[in-house]
Amino acid sequence: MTHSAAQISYLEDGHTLRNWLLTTDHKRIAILYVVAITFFFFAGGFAAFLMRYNLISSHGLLGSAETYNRLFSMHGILMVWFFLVPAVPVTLGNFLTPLMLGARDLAFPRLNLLSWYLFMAAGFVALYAVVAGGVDTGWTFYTPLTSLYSKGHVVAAIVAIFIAGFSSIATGLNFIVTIHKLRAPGMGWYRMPVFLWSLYATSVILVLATPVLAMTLLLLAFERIFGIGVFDPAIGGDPLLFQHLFWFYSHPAVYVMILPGFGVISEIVPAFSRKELFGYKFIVWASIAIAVIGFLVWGHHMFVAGTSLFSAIVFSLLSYMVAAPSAIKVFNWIGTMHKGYIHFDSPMLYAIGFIGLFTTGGLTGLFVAALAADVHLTQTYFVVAHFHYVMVGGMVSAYFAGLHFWWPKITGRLYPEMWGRAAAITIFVGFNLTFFPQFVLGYLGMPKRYFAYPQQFEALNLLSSAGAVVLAIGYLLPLGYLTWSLLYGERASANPWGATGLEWTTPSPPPTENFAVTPIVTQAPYQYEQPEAVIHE
Ligand code: HEM
Ligand SMILES: [Cu+2]
Repeated sequence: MTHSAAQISYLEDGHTLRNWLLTTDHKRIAILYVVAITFFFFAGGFAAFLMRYNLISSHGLLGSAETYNRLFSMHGILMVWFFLVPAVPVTLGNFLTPLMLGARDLAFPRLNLLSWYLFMAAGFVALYAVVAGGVDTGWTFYTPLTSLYSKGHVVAAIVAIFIAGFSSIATGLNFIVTIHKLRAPGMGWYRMPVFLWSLYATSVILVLATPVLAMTLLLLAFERIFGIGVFDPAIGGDPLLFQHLFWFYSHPAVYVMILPGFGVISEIVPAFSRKELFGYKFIVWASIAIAVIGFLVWGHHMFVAGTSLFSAIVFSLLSYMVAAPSAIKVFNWIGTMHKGYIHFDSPMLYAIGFIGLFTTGGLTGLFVAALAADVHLTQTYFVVAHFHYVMVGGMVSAYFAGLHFWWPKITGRLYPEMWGRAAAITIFVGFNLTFFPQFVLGYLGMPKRYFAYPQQFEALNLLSSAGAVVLAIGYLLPLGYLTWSLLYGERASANPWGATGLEWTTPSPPPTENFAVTPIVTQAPYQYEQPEAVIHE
């Protein structure tokens, strides 16, 4: 590697479409992913917006249950598989993993590009399913509705998720091998940033759980196309088998959605509290514990599905155990902030929002994990509010936190800080207005997935829809000012936040090679009292 080559930023290194679409640079692939998932986020958000419009009136303003079913299915499928599952790993994870490790690229750069192409292929098939008329089964694809009776484009949706699964598996494998093999000299496991630990735990889940989903969807497609009895009791199948297999993937998958968020928050809280991360090893092992215990709790989605009382009690108990490591993390973030010198910049505002919203989501997870309470709450808006607090209040906030924190590194530009804070606050307020009423609605008995409802629920639904307008404005703001900053933003220095971590020791935006000289790590991460966390030799 010559010294002059190391000076060209990855953004300047070739401008043609071919340069971008055939790149194997992890940083460019991250940008390709950002473009793709931003599109799916707003496409899925558009469906949600129409749903909230429908629910303003108890009669259902769209006038058709069929349309409403297709909207919530589109919303769930796009948001879960095309935004939440990939969001942080493929964008920030792709961009930062080699930089945080002091490496040149991921272990398998071409596999990384292949997983982007698989993701795009999957996305196009999913969009085909939507445009061709949509799917009416919900993102959970319960049988026998999905395998036999649905009139939607189920097979196309299944094929889309099947292909996206291979993209997930390839990405997970790539991160696991990279973290094992490409750590810079001196970076022992306990010197790794927590972000990479959480990505590691996420990757293990991706690699172990996704094949189960792929196989389940394949069986579903066989039943639907060839009428082979697997899940439909009328032809010798077992519908509970589908629910077991689906949730055996999907509960661990909710941790795929939240663990990378934990990682982002663990980087930001010390940086903006100017303090070392409190309880590093506890946070690290909590991630691993979540990845392991997360595989043992899927039965809490089936408390009323006709499973035995004994198994339901066991799954209830295990679900309580999975909450403990998450609580440990919340405790440690607050411990980090305690007596810190806190800066309320945009990334920190999102991070603080995350801690409050995730905790609300996690605690209500315990409500629904309590067997007796869940009999009343299951299939109601209470569950909808629970998982939106963790997925949207939690994960989407974490994605925005990370995007703002590393934006100067990724683009070499600063975004307007006042706009950043205004958006963070708007999103927090809009989010709570939209989803808190849904806890109350669910508790009062309003079931989910209905396009019309009793009139007594109208006021709270109206409040929720009004909140959704605020939330939508909040999400559109960053689209505007971040794009603006690309053109007019002030140039960023290598380390505008004064943060520790190898990624901040290389220029913003980094050169194609990442580091002119391979860094040597001599300290544990987050040494905020001692800024010289790394030396170059
Ligand atoms: C803190 C520990 C958690 C516990 C104990 C927990 C518990 C539960 C339980 C018992 C259910 C089933 C409720 C029902 O259907 O009646 C549920 C549903 C769900 N939870 Fe959680 N949860 C936790 C964290 C999370 C996280 C972190 C996420 C996502 C990032 C999440 C996402 C979901 C989703 C997607 C559903 C299914 C919704 C549906 O049926 O459509 N949960 N949770
Ligand atoms: Cu679950």
